[in-house]
Amino acid sequence: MIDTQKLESTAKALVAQGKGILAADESNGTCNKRFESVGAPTTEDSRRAYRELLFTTPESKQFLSGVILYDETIRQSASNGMPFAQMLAGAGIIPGIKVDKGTVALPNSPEEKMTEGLDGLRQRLAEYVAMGAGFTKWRSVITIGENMPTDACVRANADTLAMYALLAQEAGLVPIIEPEVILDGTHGIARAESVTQKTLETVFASMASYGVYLPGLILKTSMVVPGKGSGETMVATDVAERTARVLKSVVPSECGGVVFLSGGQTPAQAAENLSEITKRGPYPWGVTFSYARALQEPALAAWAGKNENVSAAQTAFAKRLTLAGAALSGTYATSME
Ligand code: 5MM
Repeated sequence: MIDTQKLESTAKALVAQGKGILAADESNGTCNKRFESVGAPTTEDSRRAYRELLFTTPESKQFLSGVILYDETIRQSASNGMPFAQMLAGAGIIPGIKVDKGTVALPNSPEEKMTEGLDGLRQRLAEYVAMGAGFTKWRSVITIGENMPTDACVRANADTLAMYALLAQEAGLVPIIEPEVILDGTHGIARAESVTQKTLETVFASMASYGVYLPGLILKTSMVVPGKGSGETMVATDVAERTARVLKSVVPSECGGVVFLSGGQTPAQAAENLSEITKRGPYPWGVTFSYARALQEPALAAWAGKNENVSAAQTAFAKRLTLAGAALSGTYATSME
């Protein structure tokens, strides 16, 4: 028997009005690449210090309902010795954990991806519960291109997401399922909309057939945006119109919440698009952000791995949190940048 009440109340807290989720779950490879781009050292302690500056920014308490951590990070502590998971919980922020183990080529269609990590997941989940995690995240990748996505890619990823979600719920952890339709590609926004629609239909069909408890589940989705190489301009009202239309038609009303990834949008685009999406509500589920790059990029650049820049980095992070918060009430304007 799963603890439906606990799952539902965690999901509700994660999408509480005016708050959102910080994705700080970059694997070491991704994190190091981003650190290299600003000249920061790629050591374990440097990753720890960077995460600490984000978590201790005073506005985090105001605007964050949850933080998604990486395996290394959930085992780390702040400089005062307090484990990050405990420190976040103390600030009223639910610690979460990314539990997928990344992507590999899909057999028979190697340009597409499947996500690994189901082996041993039950045991890993039990360990994360003991460390204080309240929710989990699993990312799948859907690529748009010639003859892509294939039905096999969408179905295989949807089924894997459902099996992961069941295991997380069994452990008492809210699963965030993240079928990311990738921004890269020459496709226009109309194709992005049809692929997102089909992907989410397949994903929720798998959730239903595996018996995932929807009020204790959160969807982390891409917004419907034109491919990076399409030559189309991203227009926030169009992005919001299409994103709201897809979500309202596909996501069951009982779902525990919908959160957005930023997927390579600039911080300002991610705030403006979210604000326009908010204006197209009401939605039957809570809607909020779960950004990594769109919240972190200016802070990371300001920090650049130097202790003396912590305060400037926190100021930059606080600004992104505040603007993302404004987007949640539909009051963001580009003039606030
Ligand atoms: C798509 O990436 C997720 C959201 O981040 P953005 O808002 O920047 O798009 C993010 O949570 C991602 O899953 C983690 O950073 C982990 O990434 P890797 O590639 O290191 O597993």
